[in-house]
Amino acid sequence: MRTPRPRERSFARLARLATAVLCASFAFPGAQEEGGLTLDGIAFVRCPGGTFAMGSNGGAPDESPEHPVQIRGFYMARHEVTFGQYDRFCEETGRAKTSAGGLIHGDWAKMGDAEIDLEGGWPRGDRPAINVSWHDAEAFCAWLSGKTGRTVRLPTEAEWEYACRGGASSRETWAVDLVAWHSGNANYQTHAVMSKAPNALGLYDMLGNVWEWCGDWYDPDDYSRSDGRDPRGPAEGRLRAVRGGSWVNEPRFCTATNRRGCDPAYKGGGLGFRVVVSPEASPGAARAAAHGR
Ligand SMILES: [Ca+2]
Repeated sequence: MRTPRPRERSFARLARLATAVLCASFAFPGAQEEGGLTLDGIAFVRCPGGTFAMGSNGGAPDESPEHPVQIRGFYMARHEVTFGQYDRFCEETGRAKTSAGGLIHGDWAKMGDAEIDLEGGWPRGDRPAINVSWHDAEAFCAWLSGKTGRTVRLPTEAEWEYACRGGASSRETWAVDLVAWHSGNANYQTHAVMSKAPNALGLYDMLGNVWEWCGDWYDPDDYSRSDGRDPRGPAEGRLRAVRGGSWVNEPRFCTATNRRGCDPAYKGGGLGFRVVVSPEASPGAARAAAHGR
């Protein structure tokens, strides 16, 4: 892992302080409540249940209508699954490790003047795992569930957005810049998790760094059919939902409400995942319920 330069460390400290002040005005149910969970070395933040306005009437068509949604409490991983965590999963299961190279399409190598080692790959360690399909992410969840006896799964879109809004509900570019690595500040690569400021829940990199797989099928029209009670997406579909934008994207795509669908077999340099745990669920039950299986 590359050691952060002094100026980067100073900026990270300044960003955390600034966000702590800024986020004080963003009310979130139970944001100050304590409690967390650590499973096999992976730290989870408690996200208390509550109601929020999901979506946006001023964004892309698939973000509307904005509608009230009630969420049960859950635990969300403090940061994106890192290569360190993912590689351990691969080693323990005999699974082939995924490339750390960020090349998505050939054209990405031509972006800017940055020196990017696209062929050899970026550092692993505490960089977010990339080049992982939805199926890979599900396998990781199954592995961690089996090891810990808890139901570890991908978040629903509603859980992801609810957690993201814990501290980063503003769409202002200045706010995104404090919490997210995006195309304007990431120098065309991923960065170590937790090197930007956290949101009010203590979650890092919800916006930017890498897109994050959700458990739901993606349907651009499903908000109009939501009953607002812990929605879990369509029963079937072709694409899986991804959230949050990445180092590849402009800040306008790194928002709490932006949605995208992605082939579950796709693997790319801008797409990773994080996991959640349902505290009230028995192993296997919530996983099946959350994803309609
Ligand atoms: Ca992210």
